[in-house]
Amino acid sequence: MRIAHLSDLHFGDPKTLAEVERCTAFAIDAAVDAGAELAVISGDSTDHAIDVHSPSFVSVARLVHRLADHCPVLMLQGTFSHEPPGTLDVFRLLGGRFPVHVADRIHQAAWCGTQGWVASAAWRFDDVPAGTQVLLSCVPTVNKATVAAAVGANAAAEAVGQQLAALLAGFGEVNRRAAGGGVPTIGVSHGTVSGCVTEHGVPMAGLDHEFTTGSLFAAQASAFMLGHIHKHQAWHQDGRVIAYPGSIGRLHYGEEDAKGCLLWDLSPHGASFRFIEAPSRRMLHLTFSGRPDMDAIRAAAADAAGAFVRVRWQIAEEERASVHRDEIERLLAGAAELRLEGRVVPLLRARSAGISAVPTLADKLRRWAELAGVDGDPLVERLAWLQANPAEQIARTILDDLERSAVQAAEGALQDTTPQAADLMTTDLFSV
Ligand SMILES: [Mn+2]
Repeated sequence: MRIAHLSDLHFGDPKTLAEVERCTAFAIDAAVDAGAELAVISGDSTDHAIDVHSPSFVSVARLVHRLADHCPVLMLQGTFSHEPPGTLDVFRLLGGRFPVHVADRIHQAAWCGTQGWVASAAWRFDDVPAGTQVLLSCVPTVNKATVAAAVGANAAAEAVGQQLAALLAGFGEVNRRAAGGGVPTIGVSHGTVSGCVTEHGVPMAGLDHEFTTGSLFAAQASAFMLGHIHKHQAWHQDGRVIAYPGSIGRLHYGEEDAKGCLLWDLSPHGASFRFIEAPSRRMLHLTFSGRPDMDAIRAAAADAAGAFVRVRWQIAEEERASVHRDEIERLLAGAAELRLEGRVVPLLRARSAGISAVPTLADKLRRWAELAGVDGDPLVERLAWLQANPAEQIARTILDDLERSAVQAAEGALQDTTPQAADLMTTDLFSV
């Protein structure tokens, strides 16, 4: 059985509407072309609460309707901040030739062909309904606040994981029976698998996530179709597969991977998928640890036409004026969007006014001594000596001097060469 799997569409932000609309439409075309027999949208269809008169709402409604004209659709409740409870209710009314089933509670749903969707009244079916073509076990976003109210805030995260593991194992019994009868099975959920990697490359370790691959595989579904994490990734075990398709569009700077949807092929005992890459927008990241390198920007400009470009740099306050923003903007004029993010590193040490204007290190030292109110001449002498001699010889001379000084101190004949300047020199010279 062929299933189309889309996730994390995030309709709602006018700035990304063109992106998510183009990519979702492309994914639906791919599902239709491939002859998908059912489609799953595993959460975050919307990005936030949206008004019915907003272009984003009309767009997502039109696209879901088009998908339902081709095959039955299951939409799962995603993160509450992206999809406030109740958001999906209206989609129940939006079916096309086929109905849309909204999964906003823990339950099982069976697609039964001409009989349509059959949902379990309790969290699972006692028996697989007659005529079931595919059985889906749905675990929408879990409200941790509800769990916290029952078991206390500290224990809530881990308790959620433990309860979900028990729940998934419970689905396993029904799924095994379905598979025995030749029915393929699917798990659908929205949450974080411990050990997965976010779209920014951050591994999600620890025990306070909803799922482990072990708890998901325990549901014994042919495929586990997940949403929430925006990076595409998958896990395999004995023919069964867990996968995130990732977000349909490229929503943020820093997301490097391809974006798209999954086309699954299911059997009662296993699954495989193809990743279909959507025409997501190109993003170009130019990052400089110091002043922007204009040659590098010139070289990147050829590639920047039509792309979303972010240029980042980090610069000391005194070099601030040396960044030519106008020139960067001119070079990257072909970009669809240009974001210039300069970070000025604050100077924590006391400033010596005018010190950057003098040419040589000796002059800088003289200027510093003048401002610090110390006699600079002995320091300039020593600087010349430091610059002229190899490090080993300098170290040997200093050690010899220290030894000699100790002897002289013992004889009460220590020569005092501006101790105040010497002190200042050791602490400040190398930060000038
Ligand atoms: Mn999301």
